[in-house]
Amino acid sequence: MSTTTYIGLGSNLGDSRQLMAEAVHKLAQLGGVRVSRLYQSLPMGPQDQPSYHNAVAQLQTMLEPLALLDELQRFEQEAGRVRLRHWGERSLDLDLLLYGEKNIINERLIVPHVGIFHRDFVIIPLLDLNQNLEIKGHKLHDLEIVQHSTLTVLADSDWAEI
Ligand code: A4P
Ligand code: MG
Repeated sequence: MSTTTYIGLGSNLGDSRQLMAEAVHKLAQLGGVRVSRLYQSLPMGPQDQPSYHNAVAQLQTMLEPLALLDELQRFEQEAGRVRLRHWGERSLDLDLLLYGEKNIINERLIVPHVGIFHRDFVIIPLLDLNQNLEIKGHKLHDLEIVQHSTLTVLADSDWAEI
């Protein structure tokens, strides 16, 4: 049985759109994929870094959570990800936002991803994919952050050409 998962994509170094599209193509080898629109967002964390490209992919996969995380981290490495500073610039960040309805807490993985409710660059693209999505009993659509979003749409959901 496959599970519906959601993966956050972020980038603010290099050719962000290209790196994110490549990551979506790699995800498509792990199962069925749909993507949100592509957004530009102001940096959360250190302000002396470029603005981000953000999007979310919905992946239908048979992989177990840690096996999926292994794949995401491999894709980050392949995109030349170097760890510079906490919340700092990166060529590609892939976060496992949701794995079905599962709650996971172990040393490598916390799902739902920490901070999900406070990040418009995660909530808004999640809503592109599923208007009725609920996390821990909260309807994303009703969150205040949706009203106060400062995201800019860069491209419609055909940006990754899958
Ligand atoms: N880890 C635990 N849970 C998860 C999960 N659900 N998905 C562990 C992915 N990884 C998870 O992550 C550090 C460790 O978290 C991993 O080894 C994994 O085992 P990381 O991506 O290597 O480190 P990081 O990204 O520097 O830290 P952190 O706290 O994960 O940062 P975030 O939350 O990824 O935020 N501003 C805008 N506008 N847009 C962005 O996308 N992103 C960040 C990074 C900062 N500011 C941003 C954005
Ligand atoms: Mg991360």
